[in-house]
Amino acid sequence: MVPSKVISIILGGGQGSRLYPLTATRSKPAVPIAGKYRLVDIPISNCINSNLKRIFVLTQFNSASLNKHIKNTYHFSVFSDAFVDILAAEQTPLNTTWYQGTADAVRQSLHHVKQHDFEYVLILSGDQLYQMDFEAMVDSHVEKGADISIATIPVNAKDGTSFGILKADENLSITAFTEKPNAEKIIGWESEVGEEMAKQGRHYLASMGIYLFNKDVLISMLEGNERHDFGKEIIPQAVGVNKIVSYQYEGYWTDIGNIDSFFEANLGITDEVPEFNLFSPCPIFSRARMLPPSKISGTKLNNTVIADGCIINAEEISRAVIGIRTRIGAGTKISNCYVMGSDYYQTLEEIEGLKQTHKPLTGIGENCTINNAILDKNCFIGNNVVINGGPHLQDGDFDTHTCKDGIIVIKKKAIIADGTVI
Ligand code: ADQ
Ligand code: ADP
Repeated sequence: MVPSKVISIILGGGQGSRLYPLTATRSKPAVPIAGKYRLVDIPISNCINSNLKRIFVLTQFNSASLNKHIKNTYHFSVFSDAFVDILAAEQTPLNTTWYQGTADAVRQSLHHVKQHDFEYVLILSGDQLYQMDFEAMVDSHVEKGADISIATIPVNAKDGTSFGILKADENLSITAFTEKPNAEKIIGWESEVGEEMAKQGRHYLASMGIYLFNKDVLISMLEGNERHDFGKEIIPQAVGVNKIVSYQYEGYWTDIGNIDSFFEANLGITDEVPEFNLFSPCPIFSRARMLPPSKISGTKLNNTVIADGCIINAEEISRAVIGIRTRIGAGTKISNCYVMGSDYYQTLEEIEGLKQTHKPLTGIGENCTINNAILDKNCFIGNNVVINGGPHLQDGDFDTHTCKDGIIVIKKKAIIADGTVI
């Protein structure tokens, strides 16, 4: 019955600046992914599939969409103690600041958490794509008598510079930790990772930013001090003092903290055999929207994932994720795109009125060519529009869109007039 003694805390994001403009008006956990989910559905689903059903989501700002999504999605029986609660950074008489970092976010939330009965706290990142059984991690933690367990994944030296890197002994006890070492500093930080991982050149054990703490250990490390960050302060200072154990994971896991990795993580689900398997027996939960099935006419489709409620008359769509309620006009070609979709349908009268005044409808108009782009929700793309992302473009932030690493992001509710070329 160990899962019933665990409280999960999902770190829902700082300012989310690396995901701008997707986080311009919503908090990071509310960013839509894979056509019909929100980022926060991933860690929440992993918890629920692991029988951990008492979950807090910590976020810097509490967007209406996050509240609505959580409220409309996660319903539990009144007879169970399960919950998913959002804790947004709040000003109290003792606290006048926003969360100063990951540990500070947990510290400021402790007074809510402590009202529950628990022995362990599982701390999760809100911006990672993976499917993991946390129950097995909890079992390993208890069996090894650990104070703290850190989920780890073997990585190569190049990737290693983006993560906390640790060294574990033959009992999997962590003996050293360094946060994001540079290419020079990582030399000598190889660990025993097993034959298969070593064969792939993945000699370094990276922290996945997933921590399991014994209640008393966590409280004593956070209360009454100024340490703001797990990766930079709490974990390095616990090495050699507390019993910290590595829980090695070797499945698919990716950090989706910036536009480039967010884009690739989404398009990855269109692969022949995607590394992140939406068709797994462990479901990703999301809001049940009761949308009609999608209607598609005259479109050549390749490696495309289409969510519910779309009306598609495009000529060709390849390697694309098309989100809920997307409308795409005839003659349009789309490749390498994540189209998030719409929150609502326009009525036939509205559509007629817009057509008469030559204003774009929601979704994508006729005879457009769109490549290497993310279209945020509720966009109005006119007819004959060309949006062509790629390495030829310089980074920049414009009225209707941004460009980052060759990926064009059309901002939420942007209106792109007929014939525009980006
Ligand atoms: P990073 O991901 O760089 O490294 P961080 O920026 O602290 O660490 O973010 C961790 C998680 O906390 C993210 O989900 C982020 O959105 C969220 N977060 C950040 N600041 C927050 C705040 N003020 N309030 C609420 N949530 C916040 C960490 C570890 C590394 C490890 C990587 C694995 O420090 O050691 O290797 O995660 O991805
Ligand atoms: P986001 O998904 O971008 O974070 P929200 O979920 O906060 O945004 O906002 C979307 C909500 O706004 C939807 O539930 C939708 O009902 C509503 N909405 C937005 N624009 C309109 C509109 N023009 N007509 C009707 N509903 C709208």
